[in-house]
Amino acid sequence: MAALCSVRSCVSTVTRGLRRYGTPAVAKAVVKSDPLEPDGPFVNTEIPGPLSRELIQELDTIQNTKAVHFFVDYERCQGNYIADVDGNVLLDLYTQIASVPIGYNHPRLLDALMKDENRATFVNRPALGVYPPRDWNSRLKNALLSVSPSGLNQVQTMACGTCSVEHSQKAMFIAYQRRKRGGRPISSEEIQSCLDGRGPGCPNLSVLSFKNGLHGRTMGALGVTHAKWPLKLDFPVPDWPVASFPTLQYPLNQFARENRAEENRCLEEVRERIHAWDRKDCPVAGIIVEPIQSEGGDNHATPYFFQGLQDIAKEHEIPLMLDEVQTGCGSTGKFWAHEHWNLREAPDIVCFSKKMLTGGFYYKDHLRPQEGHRIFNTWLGDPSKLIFLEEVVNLIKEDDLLDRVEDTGSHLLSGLHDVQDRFPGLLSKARGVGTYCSIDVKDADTRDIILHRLRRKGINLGSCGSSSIRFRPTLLLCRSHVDIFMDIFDSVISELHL
Ligand code: PSZ
Repeated sequence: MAALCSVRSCVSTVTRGLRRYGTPAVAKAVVKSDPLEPDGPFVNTEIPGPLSRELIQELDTIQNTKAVHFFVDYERCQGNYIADVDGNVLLDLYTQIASVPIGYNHPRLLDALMKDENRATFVNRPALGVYPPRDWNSRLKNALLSVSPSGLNQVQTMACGTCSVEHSQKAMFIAYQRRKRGGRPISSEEIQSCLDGRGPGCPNLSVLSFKNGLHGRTMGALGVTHAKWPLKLDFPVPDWPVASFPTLQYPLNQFARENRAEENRCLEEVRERIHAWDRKDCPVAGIIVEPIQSEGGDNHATPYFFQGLQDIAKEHEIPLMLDEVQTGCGSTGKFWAHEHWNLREAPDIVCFSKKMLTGGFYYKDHLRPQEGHRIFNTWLGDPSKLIFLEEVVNLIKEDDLLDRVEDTGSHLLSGLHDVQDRFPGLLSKARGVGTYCSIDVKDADTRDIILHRLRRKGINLGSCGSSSIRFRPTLLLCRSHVDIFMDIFDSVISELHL
């Protein structure tokens, strides 16, 4: 996209005072994605600062606070900037673990909240599977079906990413057993035995997943999760097949031959595992995979791998389920990351949450349960989230935000390559699609020092894998934000190398 300044939600030309956070003042034109956004980060205390530390101490008397970074003043957050309770303002490139689509306190969302006609939706939380509100069908159509992956026209809302994955797995198992029954009605033996947790009502079935994948924390989702030990330690998990996810060399196109061989190896492993679990009498009822393995280290695979995976799923007549909880809703420059792959047909299930603001999954007709109460719980999501999602989807379309993501992302990636080239012993594997970028640091300790120093200079970023830094900004990030980041990143890396 050539003229970013013409984007409706951008206003232009203010000067940022870099001096405020200790680097030389540079006068550059800043394109802001939100007129109310600050001109740049501002940090005046340690982070967490004194008030944050006090609040953490108090919270710690009630619950474990080991994961808390700092307390936030959400009223003062704006656009791409997060404000803490000590008056510090950070450029947020991590955005609530990748879950803020159009920035903090976006005027469109605040307006939606204030509208009289939305009031009943905000104050009454329905049991959607039993008492859906009058406007539910149109909300599903306007917010969710208007962006459904092509070829998928069924959708189920859920509360979060994990329960979207968990219920998708159930939809796969239900469909598998229905096919096995071949039209025969459910037997009374099946009904009785399932209540006792025995076969034939509770069959031996499995889901194939990938090493370093992460899909959530409930027991079924944990069965397919293989990243971050605190998620799994001490919990019994099913004996389900796990295949290697490709470990590719970057930049991908420079290692096309090596990467192809690695992807073929992994596809072969998938075939082998499916046969092995067949022989164990625990057949694979579906395959789950992230388009980019996120928590596991921002591991990419090429379209060839995913096309191959779809072929294998089809050969075995099992569904391919894509977990787009983190990759979905635009941050790769396409609304769904799998749109980059040119698949022969739609994936069977696509799970979402995070930037979509509601959890849920799209699925093909054959995965639709035929009895009531099969994919069900009390709330099944929250209609007020669809009010916000509709605003998000409209803004993405009106302001061509996917084009902006692509443009901002290429600027970010070229900046990362540039720093990496200057500090090859320290940084490697700059990679990304859209703004879904990351870079590896030589070891975990150094990575954590860099993240800490960045925060101290006004940049909030996240980690993933063993030693990666990952970028998960809003869809409103502009080149000027990237410039602010690059200046600070450069100074942190240079200081480290003194
Ligand atoms: O520690 C955790 O539980 C974390 S930190 C980041 C996540 C979870 N990501 C959530 C996630 C995801 O990235 C993918 C690809 N699939 C499913 C999930 C689970 O979503 P939530 O957290 O909404 O349940």
